[in-house]
Amino acid sequence: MLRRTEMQPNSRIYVAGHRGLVGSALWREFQRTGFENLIGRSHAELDLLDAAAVQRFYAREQPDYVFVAAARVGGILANHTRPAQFIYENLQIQNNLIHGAWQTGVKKLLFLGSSCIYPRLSPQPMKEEHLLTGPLETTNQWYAIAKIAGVKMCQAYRRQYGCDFISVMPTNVYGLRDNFDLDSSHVLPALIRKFHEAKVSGAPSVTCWGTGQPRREFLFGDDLARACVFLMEHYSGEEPINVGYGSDVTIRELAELVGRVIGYEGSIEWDTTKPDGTPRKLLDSSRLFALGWKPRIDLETGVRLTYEDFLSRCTDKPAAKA
Ligand code: GFB
Repeated sequence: MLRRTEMQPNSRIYVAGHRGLVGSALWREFQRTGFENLIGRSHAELDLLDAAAVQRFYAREQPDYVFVAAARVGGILANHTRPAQFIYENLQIQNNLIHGAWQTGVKKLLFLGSSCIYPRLSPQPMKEEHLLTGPLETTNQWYAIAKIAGVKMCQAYRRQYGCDFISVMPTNVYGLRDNFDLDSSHVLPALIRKFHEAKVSGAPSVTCWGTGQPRREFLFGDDLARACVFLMEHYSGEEPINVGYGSDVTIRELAELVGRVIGYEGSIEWDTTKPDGTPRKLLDSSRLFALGWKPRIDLETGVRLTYEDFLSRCTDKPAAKA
């Protein structure tokens, strides 16, 4: 449903997870467009696992709009090896934030899910109606189940209490303030770090995980932030809405692109003892695109921007760029 929600420059906007990849992009977008009453809390200031603390925070701050960008996230290995943390923390964080938003009378809430909520072998590209039509990918089923519960929470509060809570399903997101830790990161920041370090050390090869054959769609964090603001203002409905770039690449193609951007001249090896995960995860974003939104940052530009961010935040000395 198309419905204009007016967020005013002085609206009280709470970005949960404002220091993360998506939350910090939202924060920048609001600052850029002149919003004056942004609310953010670091983990040290507010533990989102603590229901009573979240209730007190809501009661004190009385936000008008809430963006749920706080979550336990990670790449394929972190999801696979820390299932309890992924299911518990995500359920707890979103329960506290969604339930608290209802208690406080928040005008509108946007919940961020993930494309991994769709079945492992979903038809491609994946449409919103494919949700819960088949078994999940096993490596991230714990995270996916939590995110599906978040979608259902928003639907349930909308049905029973009339809350304007919407769910947005982004594809694989990357960008500024990404996590470059090799044990917990997603593929794109991991490859940036691996290729950079191989270039600096003169290593003859870089080892990537899996077969390189899975296909993934990548969306730059600032594009996702713009899409979230757009949907907060233009979408109100029970169904989740997909946010993708519109096309995908193989992991091998991604590795070649990252190597080229960084200027690495060695070879690429594949460690097939590591999981591939789901074979393909391309979202059908036609509902969003039909509302008039389009991404702006193509993959190569996004990789360059993310590499610059990595060089400035995570290294002492920038390597000479290609
Ligand atoms: O991004 P990624 O960790 O997660 O991995 P998913 C994507 C693909 O890249 C997999 C391969 O096929 C990996 O095997 N890959 C190659 C690598 N080299 C590397 C590497 O050095 N590091 C990493 N991390 N991958 C996640 C889910 O799935 O996607 C989350 O686990 C979430 O729950 C997220 O949904 C968006 O795309 O497979």
